[in-house]
Amino acid sequence: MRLKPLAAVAALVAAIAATALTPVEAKTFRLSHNTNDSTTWQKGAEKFNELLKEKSGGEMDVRIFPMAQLTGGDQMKQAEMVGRGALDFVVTSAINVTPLVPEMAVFSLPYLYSGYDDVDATTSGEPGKKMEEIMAEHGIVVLAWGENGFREVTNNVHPVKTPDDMKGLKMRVAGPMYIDVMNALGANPQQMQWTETFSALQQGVVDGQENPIGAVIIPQRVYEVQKYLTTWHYSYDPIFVGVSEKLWNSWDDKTKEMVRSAAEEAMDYQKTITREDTAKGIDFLKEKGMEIYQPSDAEIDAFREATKPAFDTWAKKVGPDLVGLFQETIDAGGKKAEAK
Ligand code: X2X
Repeated sequence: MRLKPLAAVAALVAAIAATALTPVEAKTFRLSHNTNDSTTWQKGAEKFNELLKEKSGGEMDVRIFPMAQLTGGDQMKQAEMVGRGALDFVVTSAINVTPLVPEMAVFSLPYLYSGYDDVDATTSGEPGKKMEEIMAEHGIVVLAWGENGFREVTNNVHPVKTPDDMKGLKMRVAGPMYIDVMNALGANPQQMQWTETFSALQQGVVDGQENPIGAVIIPQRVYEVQKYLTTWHYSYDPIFVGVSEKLWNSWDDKTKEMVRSAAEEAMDYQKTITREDTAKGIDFLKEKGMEIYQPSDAEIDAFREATKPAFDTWAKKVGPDLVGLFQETIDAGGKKAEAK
């Protein structure tokens, strides 16, 4: 069809105007995480997507791939891929990064933390910054810290009240440090992908596992295949939003600031709902038929004592300076809380 000269000019003007209004082509990035699409990890990732879209005026967003789909279910491989720029964003937890960055195990040292105040003092303080520097050396820019949570133990054999009760239990674990912790307790640990764990519990390949209540046990319905839960709070696991350094360096300061603030708001939200769901979680799990054991402080001390060899081994691997920085920050936070 031939346009009349005037119409042709008008079309040209409209085309130029449209280009001027959209200087950058809208871009969809890939975000990988390793739990299913009902967890607070997913909700945090969705919130990040919403905020990114909103703050960029629709120019940036993410497509979310749960269950480590992009790495064939390999939850440890995600961080490595982001590190070499083969994947844009990741939401994953500290323990999954330890094969690439052993220092990340510091967060999850057995009984390092006594509660959320300790956790927040480290993630929002010097220790968090230090970990961000270490991660950047591996090509991963940590944008914000969120929460997987305090990991609680479940099994199908009997209630766990003392370290002795762990003896001989076949335990699925996520990462190398937890192998050493379980060995210290006399259990039989086996490293397994999270995506394979539900059916392994269902079929009795393993007797138990350990994961946080709000972020994982409830949304992933672990209560359907596990009878006993003990709130031993033995290890804390943060999650984070990370972006490949290559991608990060391709952005100007304004874009960097925008992406970081979207991640920070999203992880604040994710942490809040995770803590809420955890607080309500015990009652919910009882209703679902789980038998819950809440150990006393003295009983917790026995678990702390029994897991100390694993703490010492991993404190060495992580480096005493780093562990010291975390412990000093926790102690200073504790003093501030006492003075209140
Ligand atoms: O695999 C696990 O146990 C999980 C989901 O908590 C982690 O990704 C560490």
